[in-house]
Amino acid sequence: ISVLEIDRIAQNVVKSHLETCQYTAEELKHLAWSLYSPEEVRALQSKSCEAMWQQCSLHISNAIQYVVEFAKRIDGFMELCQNDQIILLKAGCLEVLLLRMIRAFNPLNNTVLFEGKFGGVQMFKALGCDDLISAVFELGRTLCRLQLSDEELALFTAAVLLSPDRPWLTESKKVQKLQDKIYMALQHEIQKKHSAEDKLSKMVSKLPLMKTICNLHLDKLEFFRLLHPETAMNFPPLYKEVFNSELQYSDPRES
Ligand code: 4D8
Repeated sequence: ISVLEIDRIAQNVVKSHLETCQYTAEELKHLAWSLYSPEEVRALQSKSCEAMWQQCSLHISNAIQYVVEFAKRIDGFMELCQNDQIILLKAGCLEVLLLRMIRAFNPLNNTVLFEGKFGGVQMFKALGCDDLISAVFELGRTLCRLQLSDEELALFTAAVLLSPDRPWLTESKKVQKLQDKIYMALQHEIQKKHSAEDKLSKMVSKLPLMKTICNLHLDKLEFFRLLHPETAMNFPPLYKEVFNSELQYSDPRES
């Protein structure tokens, strides 16, 4: 594999990332200091658990649409069989979302962008998932310490999405080959920036915490569904589809 090909891969992935990011770096810089007031935070906290879940699932589902668009623009992804495309997106999209979160995370005051303003963990109190939320914020802090550029973030999210070890993949060799090239491009990008040479291994070392968070989210969702089946039924279709516990694909011909 040539430097030329690695450059081409990097360009494609970075372009896809920037085109599907929701916010430009410029926009985020402007938003960075608009914080929720204590009254606004209190208003969020006093929402019902169901309303807050509904609201968050809506944002997650909206953000997932951008991740799907990102995946589709990565060279090679659409050439995978449809089965594998779905498996990779279902398994990886929350991880990608958590990585993308660092662009909208301010480690100086531990806040994240939510509906146009920044707020801390307290904002999500009504969800009743304190352990999940504090893990998400901890991840935000540790990822921000790596000071990833948009190029590094783009390549890392693509590598996470193209994980060949997801269960039930039929062409994992093909996925492996794509991921290998993306990791090579990422390594190349890191060297270009003269960053610490162990930056890639530091990035990879955050994957277990991300996996823990994904599993915690699934546990919370399962529990919520037991308590509030009606609300859960009305979650956005994409959210339900991605996080339904059964690995079952609805056949559009049957609906
Ligand atoms: O660009 O879409 O505006 C998080 C959600 C980010 C969850 C969103 C969230 C994001 C996960 C709301 C609730 C990450 C951006 C905003 C909304 C990802 C937590 C914080 C997007 C990047 C920051 C900024 C709660 C956007 C993890 C878990 C959810 C449950 C339903 C329990």
